[in-house]
Amino acid sequence: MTTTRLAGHALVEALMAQGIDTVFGVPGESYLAVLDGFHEHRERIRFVVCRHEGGASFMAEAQGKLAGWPGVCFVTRGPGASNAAIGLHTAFQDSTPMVLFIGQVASDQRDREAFQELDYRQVFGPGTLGMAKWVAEVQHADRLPEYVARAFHTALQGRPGPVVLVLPEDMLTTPTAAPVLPCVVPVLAWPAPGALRDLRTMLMLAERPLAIVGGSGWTAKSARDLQRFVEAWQLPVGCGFRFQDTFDNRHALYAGDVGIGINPKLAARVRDADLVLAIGVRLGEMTTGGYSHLAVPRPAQKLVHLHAGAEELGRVYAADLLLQCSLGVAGQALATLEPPPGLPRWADWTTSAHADYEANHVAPTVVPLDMAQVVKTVQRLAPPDTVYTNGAGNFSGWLNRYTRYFGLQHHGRTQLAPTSGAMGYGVPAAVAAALLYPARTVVNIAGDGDFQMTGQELATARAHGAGVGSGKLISIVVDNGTFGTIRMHQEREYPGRVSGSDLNANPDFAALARAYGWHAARVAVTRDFEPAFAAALVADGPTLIHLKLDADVSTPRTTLAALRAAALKSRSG
Ligand SMILES: Cc1ncc(C[n+]2csc(CCOP(=O)(O)OP(=O)(O)O)c2C)c(N)n1
Repeated sequence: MTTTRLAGHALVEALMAQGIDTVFGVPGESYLAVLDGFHEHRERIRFVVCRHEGGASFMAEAQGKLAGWPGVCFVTRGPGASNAAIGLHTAFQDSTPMVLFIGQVASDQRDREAFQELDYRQVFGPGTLGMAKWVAEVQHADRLPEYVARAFHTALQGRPGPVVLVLPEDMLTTPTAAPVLPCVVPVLAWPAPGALRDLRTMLMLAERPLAIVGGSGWTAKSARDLQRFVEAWQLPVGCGFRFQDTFDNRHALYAGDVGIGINPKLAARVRDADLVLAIGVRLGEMTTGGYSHLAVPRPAQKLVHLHAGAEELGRVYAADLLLQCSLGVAGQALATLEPPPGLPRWADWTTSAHADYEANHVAPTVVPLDMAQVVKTVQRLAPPDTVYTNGAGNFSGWLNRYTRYFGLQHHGRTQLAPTSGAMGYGVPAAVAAALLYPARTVVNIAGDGDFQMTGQELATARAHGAGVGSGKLISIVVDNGTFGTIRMHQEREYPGRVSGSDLNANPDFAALARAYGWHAARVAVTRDFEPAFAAALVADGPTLIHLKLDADVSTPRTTLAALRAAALKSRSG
């Protein structure tokens, strides 16, 4: 027998039944009964109060990415929900399981455009090109447990993603005796045996196969099994855009990341392959080089696409073989394919793919501040299970190129980065990771533009004790005084005509961090970075390192001056 309590309390109990012990949010008067439920159960579940709903929704998204289990966010009506949209969109594009709860006006006031009212089904979808897999407004307190269980199933099954549950205020204050439902067990899809046999036949006929792996829903076991599969077949492996931690970057089969700033040799290899196995990744714009490495709709290469979501299969490409399979069992399914005896005929192709990756890891020296050395120093000094986070901007190019992510079978996910390209993701993601794994070190690399979108979450970190235990929390801000990515595009398309891309009144980031109670250091030359980072690794609290970088240093491959000169030359020629 469940005793009668407010539906707001029942909701908190339902979340605890789903294994949730941390939620992120910004309060609102629309869901006071839920906040009271968090107070009631404060020994078992914590409400991490954030400074902005964008930060809160990014934190919940990061929680979903790290745990492979829905991250949970609470926000208030119209203004709160609007601010939270960025985390929802990121969860959708990144296929991250997440549940966003939004307070709503009381049911007897609906459709009057009451204070802060929004119609969330209209705003957030659902739709396959949208913001959420499912949006529902709970009208009956007794059905709350049913909605919560469905939200968790929906977020986790098929292609994982975000779900929105809308909570009218009066519904939350209604008493209910409805018992909560047990923790969901998501259903895993397996490929048909015939499809696996066809895949084996295609591999047996291939001359230059290449696997591109990534996507959401891998488990440690499945990633280990994936490694067994590619080892048995000696397949070169690329990781999809911002899924670089799916396969061990130190492995002799690793060929590099197939995303923005791809090694040109790897791009050529994707084009030269005669069989591409896309395992778990969406065949989106970033992983296909703007739909160019693989021609649309019928690629020159034979294409096999394995994905958890039926709607992703055949979405863009007319592939030769489609397999619907949850990534939690994909490794196991693939590892059943019996390899041919002896080394396959593509052994040289595989060896040279890894050699290309290694050559791309060698960095030219840059003065006075060498970002490649910064990133390499971070990885040399930081513990092996360190979680790396970033938002969007050219600064992330150095992190992507020079960090060797370990396969997620070792320490779970270690790359928290938005495939949606959302600026502002890195700081909140780092705070969330530090709160969820207090014994692990978390390193965020942010651009100056990127940092200033969510930098106020430094306060959230302090308020909730992030980075004060054995695990350190370190944010490295790459301050080049410009929205450098946009400046890069401008120099290519409209050389010398800088417009709307300056960031010329930046704060002193180190002073700002100190004001938030963080340690801070400022670095302008390469040799000062290592001592600053080493100090951060033993500091008794979080540290921000402010890097001053010349704006001309555009990417790991080029400078603004070179881009401008090339663009002007091509115009005059
Ligand atoms: C929320 C959001 N707004 C705008 C953009 C477009 N955008 C992509 S990168 C970028 C500039 C990033 O600047 P910064 O963080 O300083 O990094 P940099 O490129 O200079 O290394 C902008 C404005 C975006 N991706 N996300």
